[in-house]
Amino acid sequence: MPKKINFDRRNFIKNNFFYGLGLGLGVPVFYKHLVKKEIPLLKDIEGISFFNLPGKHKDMVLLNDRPINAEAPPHLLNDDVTPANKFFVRNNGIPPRKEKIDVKNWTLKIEGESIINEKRYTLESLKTKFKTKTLQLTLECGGNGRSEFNPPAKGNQWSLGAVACANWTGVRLRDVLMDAGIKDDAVYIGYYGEDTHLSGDPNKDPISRGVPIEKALQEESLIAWAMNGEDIPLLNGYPLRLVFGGWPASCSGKWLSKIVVRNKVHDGKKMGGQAYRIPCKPVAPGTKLEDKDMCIIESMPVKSILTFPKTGAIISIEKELEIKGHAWAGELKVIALDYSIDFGSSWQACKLTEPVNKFAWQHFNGKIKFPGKGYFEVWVRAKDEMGKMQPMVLPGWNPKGYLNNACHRIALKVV
Ligand SMILES: Nc1nc2c(c(=O)[nH]1)N[C@H]1C(S)=C(S)[C@@H](COP(=O)(O)O)O[C@H]1N2
Ligand SMILES: [Mo]
Repeated sequence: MPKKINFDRRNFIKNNFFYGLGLGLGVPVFYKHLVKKEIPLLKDIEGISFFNLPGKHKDMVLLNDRPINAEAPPHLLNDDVTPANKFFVRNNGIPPRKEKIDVKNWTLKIEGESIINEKRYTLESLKTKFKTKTLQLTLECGGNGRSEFNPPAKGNQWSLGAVACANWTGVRLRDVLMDAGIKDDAVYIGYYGEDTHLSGDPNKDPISRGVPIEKALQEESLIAWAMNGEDIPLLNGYPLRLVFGGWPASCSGKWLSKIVVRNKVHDGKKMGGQAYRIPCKPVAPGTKLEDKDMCIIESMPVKSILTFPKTGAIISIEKELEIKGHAWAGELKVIALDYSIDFGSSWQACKLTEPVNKFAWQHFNGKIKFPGKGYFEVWVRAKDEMGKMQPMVLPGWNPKGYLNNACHRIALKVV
């Protein structure tokens, strides 16, 4: 049995791994054990399919192929700075095709009722006109952890890996907005990207969210063209995107072509209704809520992820086990990270690094000597600078399944 398979569609056809191609549905899939999810081939008419997730690691877990949504299993996030191929993908629509992106003529429009002078910038003029800035910024999808909700929440069933922290290079959003001039009545910004609605209707936006003007004007809010020193991967917003560290990643518009400065809360797609909103007051699980009782999610809650060892590892009793991972707390700093090997009865401190800059995740490591052989769980729990800790079980049920920051735990066998 071959170990490595090139999931390139042309190869598939060439090697006859699929037959009945073109009929679309119900074709037998060879090497099925290597395929995480069987998908009808006709779904890949946009040129991207599971077998050809451009630039992504083969162990990324695909949750949905139309739109494409993929997360990293926790052990894949072990790097201090997340490599581009392990950075999760959350799409609401269909990304622009790479060959249709004309980088030279890519323009960003700055408009909206609270802008003094409407402006247009090419990518090149952004790069030359404004000061370039590189920051490590954590992006986490508001729905990360959704799969644990009960009653369940509709949407991508993210487990733990819709979070990542990369080096982002670009210009400050504030410098660009200041260049255009902001009126005194500005309260919010909104973004528009070049992805298309799933229906194919060019008049419909897949998503158009934003942030309050105060967040937009922060030093760390970027319009970025590079991730880890290279072009942003297509699926993560090539050639230009917003990056608002610490806030739900839905605020960070990809394939960015327009920013509007608004004199009211931006009313783009997925700003209203119940999308990216939680009950303003806590509710019992399963409660039906009216839109007026839902509030927009802002800074993300304190959370951590254990990235080494991989859950299921077999550990020798002879050696101390070194555990590793990351912790973050939206706009706040994490001040402590503890682990427990007795189901939360007692906790020990890990070493925790300082963030390299505001809104970058922090790293922890600790050494564990197990008291005997057998089954163990390692739990980790972070505390933010306001004294808030991660809950051990699912916090605050909400209808759309946002903000699950329950402790991450892994299972180990000590032999
Ligand atoms: N244009 C555009 N921007 C977007 C989205 C999108 O579908 N289209 N998805 C948003 C959501 S919900 C998230 S969580 C992040 C995901 O960023 P990533 O795919 O780079 O991880 O992008 C945000 N920006
Ligand atoms: Mo998201």
